[in-house]
Amino acid sequence: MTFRWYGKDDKISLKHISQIPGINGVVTSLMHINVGEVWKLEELLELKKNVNSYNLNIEVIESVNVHEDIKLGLPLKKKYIENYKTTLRNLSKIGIKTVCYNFMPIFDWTRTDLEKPLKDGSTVLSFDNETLKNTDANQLFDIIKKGSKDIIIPGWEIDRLSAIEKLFKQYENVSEEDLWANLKHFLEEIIPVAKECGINMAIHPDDPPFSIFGLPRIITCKESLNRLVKLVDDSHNGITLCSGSLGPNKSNDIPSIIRHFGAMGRIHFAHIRNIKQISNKSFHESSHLSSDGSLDLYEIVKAYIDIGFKEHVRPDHGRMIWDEKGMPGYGLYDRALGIAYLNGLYEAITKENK
Ligand SMILES: [Mn+2]
Repeated sequence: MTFRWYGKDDKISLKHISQIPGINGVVTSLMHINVGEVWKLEELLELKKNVNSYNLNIEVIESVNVHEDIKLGLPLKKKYIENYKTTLRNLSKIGIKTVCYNFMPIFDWTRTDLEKPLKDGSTVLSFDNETLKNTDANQLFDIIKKGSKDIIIPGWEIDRLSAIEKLFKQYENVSEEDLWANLKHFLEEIIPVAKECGINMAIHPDDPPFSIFGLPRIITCKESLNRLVKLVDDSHNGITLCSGSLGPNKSNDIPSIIRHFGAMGRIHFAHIRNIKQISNKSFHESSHLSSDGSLDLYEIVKAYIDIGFKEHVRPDHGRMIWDEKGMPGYGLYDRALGIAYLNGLYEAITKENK
């Protein structure tokens, strides 16, 4: 069981994380490194030392982001892929076993409201497709900037997104098939190095799992994940199975997807959370509890237990509760409640199985 931690500038301390029952480690990254640059070994060693001093392990990196030039297939991709390989080699030297990444053009996870109030006064991240239709990318960027209150949200780096118009122009003639071809090239280069380093690459599904602003999004469902694992047919080419990202598409049967890719040994990291589906393509996040959302967390945890899942897992986004102030989706309290709930399900199902 792990917890996502945003490094030294995270308001949530390693001490607090280490006090969550059943916690083993953190999932983290070097936040200050620009996408495409090499992660230096000295910094990684220092990071590991800091995390380990709280009796927490550090075996998963989320994320080593992929430079847009790689996704776009531009000439500079060569340099950025070489840098990515060097980063993987350095990560292996501090014992990293899993690297999460995504291949979403321009935007990482996308929401139209970072502080949607629920009836109980808690707030959650939400995505309303009607709002998105009436919002242009610049306005969306403003919403995120305002909602993040000067906190850098991963995937929403202000510097990178300031060039949003240029980025959109670059994607004008990039089709889904082009993106698949660029992903294939990236994996053909990276997976042999990951194998040599003993690192599992774990792609995160697109969140939400459909196209926005006409940009191609390709990692959205069971079929696309099947295509992904075959692009380079090696066990090091796998998946971060994120229930909350695949969940807004009602035809994604999460427990059956877990069983399918679990049997293939291709799930290398699990994000477990719930979402409440409102209508086709609109949803808001919720507590992890099954009855608070649209996903059956009991069935999801059971599926992981049935496939003999031994990889890292973490709760995903949580609500903001108890007047906590912090990065939307990434407060301490509700994610810690999520861990307690997941651990309860795990204990009950494993004992029942005996
Ligand atoms: Mn996720």
